[in-house]
Amino acid sequence: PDNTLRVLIDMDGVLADFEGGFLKKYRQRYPNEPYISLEERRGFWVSSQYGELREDLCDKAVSIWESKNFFMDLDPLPGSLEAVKEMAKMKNTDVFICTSPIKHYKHCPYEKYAWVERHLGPDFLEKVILTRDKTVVSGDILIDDKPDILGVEPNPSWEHVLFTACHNKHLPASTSQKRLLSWADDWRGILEGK
Ligand code: UMP
Repeated sequence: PDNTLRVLIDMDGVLADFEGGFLKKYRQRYPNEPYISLEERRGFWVSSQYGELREDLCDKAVSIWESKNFFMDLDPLPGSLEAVKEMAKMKNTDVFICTSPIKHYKHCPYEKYAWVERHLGPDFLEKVILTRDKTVVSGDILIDDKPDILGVEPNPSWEHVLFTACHNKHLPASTSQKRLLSWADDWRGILEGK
């Protein structure tokens, strides 16, 4: 029997600070437009909340992550690089980085690989999975800040562990869904429980 645990780790909002990077560049580019502080963020889609604030702000928000160097310049979230490197060294544990690129493909896919190489090293390039549908990827655990991860496979093999982010921290505690509050939380315990 194969006792190797396969852990899929999301990138934006779990390894890389998408929300912080977005707000910083949005405010630089549109200093006179209203913005949503991280405390006020609700819902996974930044573009939707900006569109609700004012219709034209949806496209302005999108323009930020479609720009060159947006994904490359994202800061690692606290403790994320250390945790992933340690996890990858653990016995009977395979780690993959599972991330959805935006459809504006000019910069994002390239920069996601470059970010992984820069922050985790070239060996980690073997571990990158770019997909817009994570349900077709098999694994034991998926650590992801998106509350609803849907796709063509109705019964994904992985258990979704919700990684806490500014946009999901107010959601009611679910009885079925485990949470990882940050990388300072007990991720080892979650892996051991599998
Ligand atoms: N994204 C959008 N619109 C938003 C917020 C995020 O397109 O309002 C993009 C950024 C990431 C992707 O490329 O969605 C999220 O990927 P995952 O974290 O689900 O892998």
